[in-house]
Amino acid sequence: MSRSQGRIQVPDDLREVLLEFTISYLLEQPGDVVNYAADYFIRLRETRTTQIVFDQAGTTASSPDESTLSREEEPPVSRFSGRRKSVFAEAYDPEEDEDDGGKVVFPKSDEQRQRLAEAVRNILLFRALDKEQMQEVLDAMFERIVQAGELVIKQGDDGDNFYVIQNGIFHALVGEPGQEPKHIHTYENSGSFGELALLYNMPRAATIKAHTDGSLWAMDRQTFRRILLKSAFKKRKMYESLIESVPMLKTLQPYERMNLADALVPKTYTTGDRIIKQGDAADGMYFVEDGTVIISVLDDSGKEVEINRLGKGGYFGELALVTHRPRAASAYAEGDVKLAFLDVEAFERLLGPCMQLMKRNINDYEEQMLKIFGSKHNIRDIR
Ligand code: 1OR
Ligand code: 1OR
Repeated sequence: MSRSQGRIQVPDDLREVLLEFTISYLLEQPGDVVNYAADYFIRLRETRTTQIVFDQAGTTASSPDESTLSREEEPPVSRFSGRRKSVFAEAYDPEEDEDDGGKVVFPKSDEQRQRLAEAVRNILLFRALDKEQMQEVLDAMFERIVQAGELVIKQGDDGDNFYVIQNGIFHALVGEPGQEPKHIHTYENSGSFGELALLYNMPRAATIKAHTDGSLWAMDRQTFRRILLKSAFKKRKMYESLIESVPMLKTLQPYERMNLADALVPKTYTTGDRIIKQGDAADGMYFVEDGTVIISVLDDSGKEVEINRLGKGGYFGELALVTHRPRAASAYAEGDVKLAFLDVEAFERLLGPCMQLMKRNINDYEEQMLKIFGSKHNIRDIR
């Protein structure tokens, strides 16, 4: 650590190593920090030694003939591997203005435009963009045709592009050095991947392999960082503490939480505003970021009766999504209320791991219902 004019300066190396360690820890959630740190740093030292030897041999993982390297000749690629200065010399600072390049435009036919618009419709990361940014993003994307068996992304590589799936089945695989990679996720004809390395300036966290022939839309690193980085960061930061405060969401893995943060949409209400109307069709659910929400139902004489109050960390509107029935109750704001809305598609895609807890909660509703109204209202869709 160097001192200049009495100020302690944090060396770049220290900051980078700690950042990468933190990200690895958050991604893997191993539990015990100290044990994980001990293993991590031992491995880092080992792979760094190999990496130096490898670099001295005059080859780098990004050399053009990389694809011709056999498995044994490949550098030890993983999040733990030493990283090459080219990319990681870049400081990690989302606030930094990355407006270093002009706009990139790849001309597209009408037919391509239409397909692209369809493919990006549900990309969560794009939700934070305004219209102009969206246009710029669409202009900058170019089509890439892939064949079954092709490795689109290799774990441990530096990040070049971000990809949106047009069609095709893709597998995400994660492996530790020397081990057979494990299949962790399947993308089927929709979705996107390759954002992590570009957002956090770290090596690719997984390998993406085309399981069938397919077609992708790619966006280069510069455009991604210039347009998407700040908005995505801001949004993930903004929803970090909300997601932390909802007990049910603790079941989500860090990567799943990030995707959830991308998907949430902020909504505000004030005293008396009706957020949900009993009997309506459901389009999504809500998390309470701030304020109080009153839940009420109509009794037999058509009068509204308050049945519940929710505060920070609470959620509502999930019942109709789980049961596929109309809204069981109405929801009103008391005072100023800040909510995060999750639409039904994202709900189905992202909250699978919380389903058990939600269902348990719904059993509670039924018990309460029984107590208050004497008979079980038909909350659940018996299908
Ligand atoms: P990338 O730039 O690191 C590989 O390149 C991509 O695989 C990555 O961005 C993600 O877009 C995608 N953990 C990390 N990355 C994942 C995961 C994942 N799944 C897909 N990718 N996990 C799987 C969660 C279902 C967590 C594994 C520990
Ligand atoms: P929804 O999609 O049906 C209204 O829209 C929401 O109110 C509902 O999802 C729940 O998230 C929320 N019974 C039914 N819905 C409730 C209840 C509830 N509390 C909150 N909601 N009960 C209160 C249990 C303490 C039982 C009523 C007697």
